[in-house]
Amino acid sequence: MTKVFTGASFDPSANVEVTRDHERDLASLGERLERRGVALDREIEAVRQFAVAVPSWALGTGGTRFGRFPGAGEPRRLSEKLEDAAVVHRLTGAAPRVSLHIPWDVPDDTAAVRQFAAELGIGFDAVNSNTFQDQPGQLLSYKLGSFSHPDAAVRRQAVEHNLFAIEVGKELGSQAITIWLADGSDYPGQMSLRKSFDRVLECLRDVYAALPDGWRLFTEHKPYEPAFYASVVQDWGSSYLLATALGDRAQCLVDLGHHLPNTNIELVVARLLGAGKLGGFHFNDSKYGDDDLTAGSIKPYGLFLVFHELVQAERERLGGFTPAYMIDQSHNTKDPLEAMLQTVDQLQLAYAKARLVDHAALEAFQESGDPLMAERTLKEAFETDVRSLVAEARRRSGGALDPVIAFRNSGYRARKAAERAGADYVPQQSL
Ligand code: LRH
Ligand code: MN
Repeated sequence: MTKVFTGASFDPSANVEVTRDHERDLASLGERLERRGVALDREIEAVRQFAVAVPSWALGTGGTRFGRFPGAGEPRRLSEKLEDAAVVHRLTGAAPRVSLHIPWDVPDDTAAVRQFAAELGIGFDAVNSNTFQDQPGQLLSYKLGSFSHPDAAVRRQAVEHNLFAIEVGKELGSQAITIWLADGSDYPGQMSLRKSFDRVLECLRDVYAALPDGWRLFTEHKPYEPAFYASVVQDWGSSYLLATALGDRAQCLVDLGHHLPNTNIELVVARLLGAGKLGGFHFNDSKYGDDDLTAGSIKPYGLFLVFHELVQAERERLGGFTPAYMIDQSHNTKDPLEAMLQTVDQLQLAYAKARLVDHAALEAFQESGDPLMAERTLKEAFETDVRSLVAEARRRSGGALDPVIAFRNSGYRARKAAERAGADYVPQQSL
């Protein structure tokens, strides 16, 4: 396996002091959990099984319409994105797959890319299609939509693109396609609200019919942007209607940032879980709109409550529950890799805390009508400091106790800045 990191510089366990403090914190947590009848080792092993996919498009600095401020040493092509994604897995032990975006990441040589990724110790999660931009040389524009476009030729072009994305994914070993449509309108009257939805379903049927064996199709809803009056797949209900009409291999993907302020996202998750239609997630956080901030940075309790729903489904071995956990963020001010390492840590923490809920006590308080004690039972888990548990899970998986500090100590970014000097990172650039 290609060594992502050379020398021992990255491994803080070389730092005796850090290790001693870690072991003391772990021992005291173990003692606390034992008093609750919870086995620390079982929890550590469970967190070691948690895995999330890294988005290829968030390994370089994101931006807004007002500007983008890229840092030195960012990936300029697919191979460098894979190298960086492997760093996240190396340091966390919890990011074994990358989610690619087509055509931004179309490989020149798919077999070579698959081989290179395997050497780096990573694979590929769901591919993402893109009919929200016009590519150089594209015949028909998506300005007025793709699957919902009034012109059947544009709809056909969009279907063809999704079939192409599936082909690329198939050769890379992906098992799913995520379809987010920017389709919508800016003004009342601009678009037929029902005809546009029917056309989207018709096109999705064509894509669904072409799914390779074992593949799933994820529909991703979003309330607005780039459409500022009506998005065709605006909310979980629209996504659910589509996934249900398509069939068993179609499920809904929940991007946490795709909900209007104060939406109860854990309730949306519970509804889709109950219907066996929760396909996966794009984890991130937001204060206002689709801000794509670091998961857990704004609403950590909200993230915990989402994981509380997921852990219950896991415990109940709920039918159709094979969620694809993926990250979807845009790092405008943080180093993209450091932000990704922080994100994986936040997700591991939320998962570990949700597993500590005393589910029997919670159910008893719910069934006996004791709201205060029911809430306290959740808060008890949320307020448990599980940082040493999660750090230990990473250490046992060969990762770092503190990935961000390990990354900074490694000098990786500086090395890449020297190595990758010259041509700036261009999203469309292939391998
Ligand atoms: C749309 C979205 C979608 C991706 C894109 C990069 O806002 O969440 O999942 O295709 O971001
Ligand atoms: Mn998304």
